[in-house]
Amino acid sequence: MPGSAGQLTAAGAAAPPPALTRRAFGVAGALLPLARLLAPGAVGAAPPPAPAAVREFALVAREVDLELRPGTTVRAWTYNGTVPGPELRVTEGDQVRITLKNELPAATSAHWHGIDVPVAMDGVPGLTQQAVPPGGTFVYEFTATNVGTRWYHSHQDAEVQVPLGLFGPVIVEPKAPESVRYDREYTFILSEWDLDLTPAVATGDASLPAPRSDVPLSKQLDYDLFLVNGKATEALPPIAVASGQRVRLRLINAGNLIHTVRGRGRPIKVVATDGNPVPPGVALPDEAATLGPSERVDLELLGGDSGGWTFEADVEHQMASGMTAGLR
Ligand SMILES: [Cu+2]
Repeated sequence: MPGSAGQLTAAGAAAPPPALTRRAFGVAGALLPLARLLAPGAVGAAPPPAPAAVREFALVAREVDLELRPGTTVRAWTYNGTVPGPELRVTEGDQVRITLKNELPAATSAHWHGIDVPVAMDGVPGLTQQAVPPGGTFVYEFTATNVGTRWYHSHQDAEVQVPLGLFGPVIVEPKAPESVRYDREYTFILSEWDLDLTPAVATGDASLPAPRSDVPLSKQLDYDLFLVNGKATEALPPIAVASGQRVRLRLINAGNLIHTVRGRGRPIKVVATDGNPVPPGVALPDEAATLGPSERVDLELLGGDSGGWTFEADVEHQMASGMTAGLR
């Protein structure tokens, strides 16, 4: 059946309409009450567990013009036309079904970083699936586990496809209410941009100029801009936190440099690392939190007790100078 989970759909083949897939999931749930009614001896038996909610998402990998800051527009590879791609917010236990359509001129994939998915759904071309060719689709299906701040990104030529913009957040919310309630919540993905890295480089039709940096895992990219949610730092809209408000910041490092968030002399409180909660007695306030490549940090902020925060690249490299963003 074309478009079923794990099946690669060739270029030109139509993906199943969302209504069809929803109905396919609904059938099993609809049959359950009937089965109970007909089953001998079923009277008085415990009701079956409610079927898991099905959450469907469509991701289209495509090339767009992206304005990093006024006057600087680049060609980016994106999920759904934005960098980062859309935030996929699900609840623990949900059945998640994500259809990836590839409108890029190169093969691609999507990998779910920090979520324990079945091997065939892990999105690693050459290992767990064939890369999705231009014009093709692939349906990823898994149960939402690993509560916390997760993310997704291309795992095909990741050293160029991720820096070109193929990444986004996945937030898995817990089924049970959390002990701490937040008034507001923000997700920030940190990354870098190399103006010499173009889609033509990613397709092999152009080369990067020499000399290049020695940053590992990055195809020796020389970064020009530090991005927060796809915007150069000076273009980042500040958030304002009212006095007494409790705010959660979910930070994800999708770049290749080490980034640090500082409390401008005020303490900040790390409440989760890589999506996993830090035990209360251990979540001591500190003046800085550091994120290596792919790492995540959740911070708790209390409005009114801080003069603001800064994000900055924390590497001893000339290209990191000026990579700072303010938040207040
Ligand atoms: Cu990853």
